[in-house]
Amino acid sequence: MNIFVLTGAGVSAESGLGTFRDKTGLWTRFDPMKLATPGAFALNPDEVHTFYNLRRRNLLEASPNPAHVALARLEAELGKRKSRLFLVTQNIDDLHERAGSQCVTHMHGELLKARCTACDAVGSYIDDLGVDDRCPHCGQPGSLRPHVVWFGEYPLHMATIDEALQNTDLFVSIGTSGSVYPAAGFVKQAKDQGIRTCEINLEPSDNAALFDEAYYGPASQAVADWVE
Ligand code: BJW
Repeated sequence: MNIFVLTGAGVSAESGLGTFRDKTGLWTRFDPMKLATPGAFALNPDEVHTFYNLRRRNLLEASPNPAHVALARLEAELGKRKSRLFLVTQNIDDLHERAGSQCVTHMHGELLKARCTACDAVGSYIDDLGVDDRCPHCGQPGSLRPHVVWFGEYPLHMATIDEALQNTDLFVSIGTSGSVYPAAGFVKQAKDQGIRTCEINLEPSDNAALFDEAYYGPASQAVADWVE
């Protein structure tokens, strides 16, 4: 049995990383159009770097929670049975990896990486980024940006994700509001292909009607119970 799991900010909420659209979410305190678009970065790179530097520091202080650990265990268990867990995350944190997941597809990029806008090289970066930094690969000054996918940009690994969606027996969505495309469309895509769908979330998401089964509660408990 192959399982496709899509995770969102809710899976990392109990690790202390904010979600985006809940009452105290990041996008209720910060304007995404001023921080998470290519145009915002072109206009005000300092402000965008400051925002992501703060998020990078928060991430380095956070730890995986039982939901991340349960998904890593599920990947290992399925592997023993010649089945597969395909884990796609919209999150830019590395908590799935730190919990032990071996194969994680980051469709919205990774906070601990930077990309050079001149030569496209991607490298690990845990320090603060700034407009004066030089690309370690091509030497261009001022060309590094967070390796994340902003509004209006094409998400990463879409061909691999599409293929995995076509070869799965179960689609599971965990801790995502289902409001950002293309990820929000995966459940409909799965359903149209006759794949069983399951939602795990604190409360019903925007797409709740499209799920065959649902478990509502904090991810640390609900994901661990579902994996058991
Ligand atoms: C818990 C819990 C607990 C809480 N336990 N659960 C108009 C203008 C411009 C663009 C568009 C437009 N209309 C449509 C678009 C397209 C746009 C889009 O969808 N916009 C919508 C807002 C309408 N999408 C894009 O631009 C994407 N690109 C694109 O479409 O390219 C063209 C294309 C077309 C077709 C195929 C392929 C490509 C790019 C989107 C990039 C999103 N970027 C961000 C920022 C990343 C960097 C960063 O982190 O700063 O990604 S935005 C933000 O939202 C982040 C997230 O990954 C993403 C999804 O959020 P998520 O994870 O769902 O979080 P929340 O907060 O919304 O929900 C949390 C959930 O957890 C809730 O349900 C809670 O209940 C739950 N929860 N605690 C369990 N303890």
